[in-house]
Amino acid sequence: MPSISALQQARASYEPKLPPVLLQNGPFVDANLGEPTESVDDQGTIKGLFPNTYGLPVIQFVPGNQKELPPIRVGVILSGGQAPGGHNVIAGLFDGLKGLNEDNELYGFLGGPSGLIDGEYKALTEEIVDEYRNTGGFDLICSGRTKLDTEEKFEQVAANCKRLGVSALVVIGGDDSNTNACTLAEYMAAHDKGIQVIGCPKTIDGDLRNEQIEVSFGFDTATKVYSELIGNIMRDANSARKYWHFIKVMGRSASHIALECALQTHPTACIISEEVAEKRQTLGELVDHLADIVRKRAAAGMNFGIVIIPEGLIEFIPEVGVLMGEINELVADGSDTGAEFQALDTMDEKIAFVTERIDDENTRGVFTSLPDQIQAQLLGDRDPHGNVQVSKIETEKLFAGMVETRLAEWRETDEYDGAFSAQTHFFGYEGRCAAPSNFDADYCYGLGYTAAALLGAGKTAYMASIQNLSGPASEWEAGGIPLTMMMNMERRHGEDVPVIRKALVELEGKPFRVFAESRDAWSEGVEFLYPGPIQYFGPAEVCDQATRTLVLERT
Ligand code: FBP
Repeated sequence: MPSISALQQARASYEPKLPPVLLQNGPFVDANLGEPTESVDDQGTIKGLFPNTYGLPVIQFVPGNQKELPPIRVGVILSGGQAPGGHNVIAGLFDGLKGLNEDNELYGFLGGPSGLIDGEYKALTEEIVDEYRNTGGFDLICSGRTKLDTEEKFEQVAANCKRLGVSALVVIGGDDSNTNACTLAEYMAAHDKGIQVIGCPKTIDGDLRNEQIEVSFGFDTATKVYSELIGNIMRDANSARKYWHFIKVMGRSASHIALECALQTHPTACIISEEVAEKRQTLGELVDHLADIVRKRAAAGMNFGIVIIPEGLIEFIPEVGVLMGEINELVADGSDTGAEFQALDTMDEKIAFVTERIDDENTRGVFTSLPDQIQAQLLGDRDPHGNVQVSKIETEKLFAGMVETRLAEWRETDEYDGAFSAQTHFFGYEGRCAAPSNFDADYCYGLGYTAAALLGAGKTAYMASIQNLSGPASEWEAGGIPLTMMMNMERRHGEDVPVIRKALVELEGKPFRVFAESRDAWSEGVEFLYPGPIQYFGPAEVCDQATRTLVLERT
């Protein structure tokens, strides 16, 4: 009996499609160099902070000649939240390295950056890598959220690399992890450690993107999984015609996932956090807006609908954002009040403690107006950056409850006469480790292979890049983007720090505009679209489809 599913077994032999330059030449490519680059903002400061890696040119691969290269040992880490396709980045990297020299070796550092700091690794052999080709998850070497952000940690990494004979590192991560990769690359260069550092763009959130990086991997598969589930719920809603479904979808900060799911499924309503912030919409206004849609549909005999809510919304509602900032300060480790807060035994005591200490009356009013459960979630565990873990705040329940209350008020004044019954859902973890779609399987394998080619070309401080992704893989172009090119200065926890700029939904961008033009019609009728499950075998127009966001942005 095989210990893997029938699909996994069939999928293991899928051969990811590579960009033509890599397909034809293997990892032996020449680097066509562009002009020296500048960082996206704060050029003087970034140049000063990254004197050894600033200004590198963009690289586009062109066919090169096979060369004899000495064998190298490379380390790889998976950093941050899981995203479909991570194993294929490792498989592509492994194959690319073996293409450069059969004796090259790949070590997977375990549990994310902490594995690199502690020197815990697994030597990856052909047999091990083969087991994980085209599979979801990060379980081959696991991931973690430890930050690589201090000289001590960099020194430990350098010492471990020296001890293990590792001369190059590949960091597979999101904006924060690649920011760390950039700083690590600079450190290694500044201290002549002889260690190359290459990044790969990962995150389902889709917010590690810019002019050069068209999308991070994982976004495609995750949004397809969520859209399938949303479509299934829509069909149920349209069959039973008695429920309103409030569905929160992941995305720590940006609303790319919510927007993409909306474009794929045509919900009755979808909130986009960036629009809420731009229009400075209050919680009350958002509730009124949703309740009004419910009321109008009820008047038309439709007591059902689908509302998509982005995970990060809560922080973008101006008055709640201010409240969360204040709470972060009050409960922060190391702050005067933090220790006192943490010593309290019960949640009631914690809520009372915070309520008493919020100075501003309006902000205190916002806190006290929230249901107890949401207050408690706002005071829950912080992430390593000291922020609320928004995936744990049940915004979908908050909105379902507040809309219900508003409708009850309108019923009292004869302004509403429908039936309202809400179901709530949160789609996040369901999509992060799904078997990668063809797009992600191909893109990830190509990114790993590109990282190997960049290492073979002796490069450091680059992010592996594949462009032209809205077209078929036969038109994809591979190369490298200097990490410093994506940096700017941002204020984080009271300090100005260099970071890779996070891409939020652009309200002027085509994906949002298409959504905004369609949403009224979606809210009034039944325009649901049912995307169905990801297809791994079959016609290219079904199996190889890129996301609506990518197609709208790039065509
Ligand atoms: P990354 O940015 O590290 O890829 O993680 C994204 C994400 O899936 C967010 O959408 C979500 O808010 C968060 O991770 C959840 O974190 P955790 O995995 O720690 O629960």
